Amino acid sequence: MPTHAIVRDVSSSFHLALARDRPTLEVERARTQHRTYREALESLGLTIIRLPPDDALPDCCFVEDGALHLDGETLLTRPGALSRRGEIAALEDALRPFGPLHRTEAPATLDGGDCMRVGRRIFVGRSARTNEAGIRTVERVFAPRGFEVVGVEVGTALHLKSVCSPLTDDRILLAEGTIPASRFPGTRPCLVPREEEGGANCVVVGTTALIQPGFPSVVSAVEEAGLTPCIVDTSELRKADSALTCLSILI
Ligand code: CIR
Repeated sequence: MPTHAIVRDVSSSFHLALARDRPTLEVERARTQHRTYREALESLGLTIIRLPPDDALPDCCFVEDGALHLDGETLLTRPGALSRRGEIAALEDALRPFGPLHRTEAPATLDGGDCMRVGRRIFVGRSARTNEAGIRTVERVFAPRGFEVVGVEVGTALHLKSVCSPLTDDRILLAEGTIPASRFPGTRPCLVPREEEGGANCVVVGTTALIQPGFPSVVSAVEEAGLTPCIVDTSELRKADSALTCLSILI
């Protein structure tokens, strides 16, 4: 069970965040929802490491993409989006006390949202943001530490975890009709209907799963996995293509 969560406040330039549908993004609404998310993690007993926002980095609240932290080792990423590369420095400082740091070097690109740990496997999405060299970087760092790294074709989703997320050491939540369940060997996928794709990403802390409101099949899947759902609305952040996991790095 994690003990800490790194989060980073929503910047005042959030309305300029990358968003595929080019929606209008409301900074204050995003900030309120981000605070609720942070408080939910805190209420689950996590110590929050709260980083200040940087107005030059509209996407800086989406900390998951900047680092992959597993079992006391951190791989700093090299985000696929150029505008996000400046996010890494603050994460590097925040993660330094928590163990060795590794780097992702050019030409590799890697976003944390493409990395899904399930037990001793790490599934890494081949996406618009993460390339083959990025997947190999995860393998180089984590295979010697006992992880099997499995590349997964993401298709049209932004990130691997836009359509799936881990529930337990072997169960995953997965939106039907996105990535075939067969691409996740060694896991037991809990499928939710395609129309609930937006809810297929949850954050599990102990026996609680933070989930988005409005996804009844996700509630059932989480309960079947023995977890207690806790609803957290991050709809404004989701308009900028964010999943729930994206807003924290659990340590
Ligand atoms: C982006 O397009 O990079 C951000 N607007 C959203 C990142 C979401 N990342 C995630 O869910 N892991």
